[in-house]
Amino acid sequence: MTQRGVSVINTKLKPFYMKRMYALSLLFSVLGLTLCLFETNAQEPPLSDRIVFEEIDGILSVEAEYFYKQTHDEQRKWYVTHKENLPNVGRDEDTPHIFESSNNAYLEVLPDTRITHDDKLIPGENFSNEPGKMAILYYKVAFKHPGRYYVWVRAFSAGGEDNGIHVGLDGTWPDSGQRMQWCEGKHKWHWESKQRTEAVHCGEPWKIYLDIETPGEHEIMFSLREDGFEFDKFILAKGTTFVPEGQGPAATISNGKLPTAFEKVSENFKFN
Ligand SMILES: [Ca+2]
Ligand SMILES: [Ca+2]
Ligand SMILES: [Ca+2]
Repeated sequence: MTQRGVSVINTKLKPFYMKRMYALSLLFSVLGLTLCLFETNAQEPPLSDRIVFEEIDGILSVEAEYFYKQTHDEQRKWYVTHKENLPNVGRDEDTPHIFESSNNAYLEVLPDTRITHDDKLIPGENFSNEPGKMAILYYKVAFKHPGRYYVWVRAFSAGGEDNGIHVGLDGTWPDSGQRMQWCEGKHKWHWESKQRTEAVHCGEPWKIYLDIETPGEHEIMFSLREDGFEFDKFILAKGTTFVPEGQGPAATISNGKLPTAFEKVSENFKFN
């Protein structure tokens, strides 16, 4: 009897609660979607891990902004800059550099609290001489031709404390991927493939490479060395004959579909 009574009350109350539950869930969905869109606009990877970049004739070309995952981003994080998005996440004193970036977009690891030698160097915060510790980007790639691939990165360096990065392969950080360094080509997008050494702080050529042992899918990673690093694109090139020029070859994929390119900007473009 009691059970039947409860049951009757519940049945009568059901539409009342259901309407409110429905309204609440709708509200949370809209709020969630808004936050999600905001977040996506700010920093989320644009690609799913189903998109795999492909090596063709010994060249693998990838836009930095097309990473599929980012980890270890508590202290510093990679943010994309393009015509519709200027990150605003703390100190970053130089101007944006969309003009002449490949695909009209690039990444920067922010905030940038060590801009000159006078700013305090804080390992684990604005610097990591060890690879794989901070702000790691991940890219799915596929090779047809195993072998030694030299890593080229197109970067924009405005000072002496924004010009280093590490590169790794399949969860490992080999010696030959540590301390990529830029000294030449300041204040413009510039390809380089040099390793900072004790002997040569500006870096030695042909020391940054990854050995691809097997054909098929692999994962390339990049991690922070210096905050404020601006990262446009990377190329893995088999052998030492290839030297990239301009914006480098277009990215090629083995499966999936790349998003539409970001909108081009003029040299005088400024965010409002
Ligand atoms: Ca900057
Ligand atoms: Ca810096
Ligand atoms: Ca780019």
